Amino acid sequence: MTVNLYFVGTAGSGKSTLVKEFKLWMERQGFAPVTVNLDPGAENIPYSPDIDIMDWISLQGVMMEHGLGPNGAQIVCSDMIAMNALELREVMDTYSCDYFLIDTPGQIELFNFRRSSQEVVQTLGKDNSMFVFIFDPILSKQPSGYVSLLMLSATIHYRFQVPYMSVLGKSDILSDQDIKKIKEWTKNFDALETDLASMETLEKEVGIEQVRGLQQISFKEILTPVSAFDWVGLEDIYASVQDYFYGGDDLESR
Ligand SMILES: Nc1nc2c(ncn2[C@@H]2O[C@H](COP(=O)(O)OP(=O)(O)OP(=O)(O)O)[C@@H](O)[C@H]2O)c(=O)[nH]1
Ligand SMILES: [Mg+2]
Repeated sequence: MTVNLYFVGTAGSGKSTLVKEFKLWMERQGFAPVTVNLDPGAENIPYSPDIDIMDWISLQGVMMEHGLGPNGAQIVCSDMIAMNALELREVMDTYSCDYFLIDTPGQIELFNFRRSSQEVVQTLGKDNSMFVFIFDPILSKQPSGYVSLLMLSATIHYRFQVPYMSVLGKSDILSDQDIKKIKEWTKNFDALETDLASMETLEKEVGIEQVRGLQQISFKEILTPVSAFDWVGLEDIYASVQDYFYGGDDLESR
């Protein structure tokens, strides 16, 4: 079985860099993952994808052909990815590997809310898929930002219904104290509610109600700090995937 590991997160949260570094990390362990870029608007990908949706679709091309601005073209592109998913799958099937590392578009609202992305995940193989949702470190530092990401994470989790893990991205730019505070929020909704209550804006009322809603559906996150730059938490990502699909067994190196 080949695992389709999707890296998902808000714009600039570090998806592409994590794909790049996780691939290098896996190669260092003796594995041979294959990278897939699903972002048709990616201009400066920090690695050279093995399979690239831009070979089929490009944001620039769609903008020119249909006379659209970047946002309208992104919507067209996300539907075009679904239309090309079978062909993409056929190309993926020509590789013999244990992991596909799949880099998703920055416009998470498109990836999250449009039906086409569910179709893509389905066509590429839902049973062997897992999501890594990256919490943006700067947003996560503020209680209201953290709750917004929690809501987004819950939506993605329930919408796609595939195995799922959350990571706190770019942890190298957070202080130990920040990481401790965020980890406490993940374990203890009361602590999060207290910190929200100390805010002086209207956001606090919304945030508190959102936290209570998440509590009601028993939504729980385990947030693993990662840093693509420092190779922190990469082993935890690998361990979670192995745990889910292989009961914790290691892969054979290729
Ligand atoms: N400090 C730090 N910076 C990082 C890390 N990972 C990524 N970055 C930086 O964050 C910025 C965005 O990284 P990307 O990997 O392009 O993020 P992305 O989520 O793929 O961005 P979009 O595809 O545009 O949504 C870049 O300047 C990266 O160098 C990390 O682990 N630590
Ligand atoms: Mg990217």
